[in-house]
Amino acid sequence: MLKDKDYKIYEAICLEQKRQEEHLELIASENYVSKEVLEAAGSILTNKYAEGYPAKRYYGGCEYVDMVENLAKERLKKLFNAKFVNVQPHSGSQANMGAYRALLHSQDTVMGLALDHGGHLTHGHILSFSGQDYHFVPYYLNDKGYIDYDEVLRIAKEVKPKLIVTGASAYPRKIDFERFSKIAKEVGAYLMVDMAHIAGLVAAGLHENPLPYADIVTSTTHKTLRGPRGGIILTNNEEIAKKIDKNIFPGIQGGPLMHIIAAKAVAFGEALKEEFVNYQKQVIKNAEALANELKKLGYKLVSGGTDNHLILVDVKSSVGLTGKYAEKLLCSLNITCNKNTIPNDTEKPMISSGIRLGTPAITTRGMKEEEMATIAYLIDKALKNHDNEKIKNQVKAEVLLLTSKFPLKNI
Ligand code: DSN
Repeated sequence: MLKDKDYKIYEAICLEQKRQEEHLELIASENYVSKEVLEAAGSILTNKYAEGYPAKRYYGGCEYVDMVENLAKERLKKLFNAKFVNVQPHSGSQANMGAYRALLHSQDTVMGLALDHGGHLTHGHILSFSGQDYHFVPYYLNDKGYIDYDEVLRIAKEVKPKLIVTGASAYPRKIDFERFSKIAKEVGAYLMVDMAHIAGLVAAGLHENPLPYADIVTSTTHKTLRGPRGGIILTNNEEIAKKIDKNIFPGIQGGPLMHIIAAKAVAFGEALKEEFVNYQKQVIKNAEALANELKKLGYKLVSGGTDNHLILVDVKSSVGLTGKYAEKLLCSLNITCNKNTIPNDTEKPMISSGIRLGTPAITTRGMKEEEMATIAYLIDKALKNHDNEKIKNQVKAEVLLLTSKFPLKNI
């Protein structure tokens, strides 16, 4: 047993388990997987090398992992109505790298949503391979906090990108994929959608599916989709699919993580069930309820609210605190969230003026609108009394009471 053979790691896992149990998990990109996903992820499939693809492996003994990968692929195709999929990317960044390499040459021009307006590092930030290997031109949100489609078209006409990337890490509104596709067609560019944050909502039919519009769709599997940590790539174009496969293996990865692919297959199977649709509906209802309660308490939200699973709160103009301070304060009271830049932020990214709140994990625990009102009240009480130890202790006690009513063993 791990406890007997490596106590230090065992202890760290136990502490993390306690943290997950006792904290209100509001990080919009996190979730709790089912016991079955966890069982597959922790299975003996981790022992197997399977470089290549089903029936075309570089190793013997792959007949059972082939069954696993084929099941993962079939379920994923069904879930998003996709013709071709790759389930091997180890992460969302690897999926995006594989996708870019399938479509682009070094220093080709690409457009992506700026990181400080809700985009992702791999959508062209200079510290990421994406901003170093390709010439990314950013686009931004308008003053209301929505993607400025007219501006996207204007920039696209000017810079003539080979690829336009859409999708976001901190955008609380629906994305109009049809509009993006029209813009891409008008300037002769490919369109790629990174649906990592909203994949679960798309799978449940609660956000438009990008597949009919995009040349490539990438995603992670561990956010709203509630699977293990990992990436996926989907396309309806056979030629592009071949390039994607070659670019994932042998292009940028070696042996696939077969235990994780099995866990992805289990998660896709779960996402095909009716309960998953109900879960995603509740994720959205909870985000809306949390947003409304915060607004009632006087908080300014980027775009004024949410259509999806996340909310971006401008804590600086609402209560005069930085995102960094608010994150640390809330975390010390067992409310976990992350600091986040807001459009036209005057603070540096490591300080920032906002916090990002998401409802996927607390919804998995079974929380509903009533608990969202309590959570908004607790956040407000903590932020407005950040220098009052007695009130902060009360908030922490209330958080512990709330989390104890929704134990993780019930997931
Ligand atoms: N996808 C990011 C997030 O939203 O937290 C991390 O890469």
